[in-house]
Amino acid sequence: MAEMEMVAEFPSPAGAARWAEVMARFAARLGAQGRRVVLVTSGGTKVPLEARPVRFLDNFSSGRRGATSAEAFLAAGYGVLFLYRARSSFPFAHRFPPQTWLSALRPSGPAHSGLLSLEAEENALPGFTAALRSYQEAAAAGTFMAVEFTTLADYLHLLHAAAQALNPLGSTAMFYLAAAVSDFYVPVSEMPEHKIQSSGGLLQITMKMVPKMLSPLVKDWAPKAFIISFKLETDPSIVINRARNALEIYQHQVVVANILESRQSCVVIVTKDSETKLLLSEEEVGKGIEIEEKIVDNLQSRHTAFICEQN
Ligand code: PAZ
Repeated sequence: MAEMEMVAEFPSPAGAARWAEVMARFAARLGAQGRRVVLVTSGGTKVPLEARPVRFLDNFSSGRRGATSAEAFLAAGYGVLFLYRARSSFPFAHRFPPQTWLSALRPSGPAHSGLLSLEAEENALPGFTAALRSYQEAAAAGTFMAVEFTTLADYLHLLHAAAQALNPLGSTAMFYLAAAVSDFYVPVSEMPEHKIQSSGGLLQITMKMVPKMLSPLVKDWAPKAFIISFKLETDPSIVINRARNALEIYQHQVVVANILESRQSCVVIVTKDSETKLLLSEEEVGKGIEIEEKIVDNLQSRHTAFICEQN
């Protein structure tokens, strides 16, 4: 079955058509300004096991890679369409979970004319003011847009809509597919309607393979774009071969290979004819540098070269 027909098999999320329009307008506006636009996908997908779902198959992804990369792309001048798993890391906010600001911020007096006054010790929330400023600058410039998904079905439909939105930008569009998307799902037609009963004994579930959306993305949805997929493994001895295999099959430009435990300090940028290891030293960690800054810096240069080649 063709991949697009497979997407149509998954239930479309509420508001999908409206999101498609909003994303198309976002991309067209930034494209008209001559800005490059990147779609950053982030976080894991949730796969329901029942039609009225109580239980789900989920994965480890925190969304930190996507959120931190979105910040770096904004700093590099890209427009960022951030397609992220609801309640996973969010750009500029993820370093400040509620337990940090709940104890650091306190009301600093009665509200005047509807304005709330809060104060904090300067060193209680390091980086907070800079993060607020950066977010608000991006919001004011209209260079950042966030779209949420939860389930695998939401993700597949929104990815397709985002690809249609970015396709008119040609080679100036980048796809940075850092989300950890489930490889398996239970088709709606094969799900039990009600909660699976534990009184039924051992649970055996047969799941189908999720169609690989990289294939229609590269071939049909955005064939001129600069496309980066990610490959995560737990076995270091296979990760580069798996990345090479993906490049061979899908014929896109880059795979970022990483290992579960070391993903925040080491990645390998794999292309058809190169392998570049990016490492974060202890000293850089101490300075607050994050691996995503290096990844984005590297990919931005490759994107520039790609645009020049296409023209
Ligand atoms: O979301 P996170 O920061 O916890 O982890 C990032 C990551 C490992 C999900 C990402 O770098 C990645 O490899 N994504 C693709 C995973 C895969 O499907 O192979």
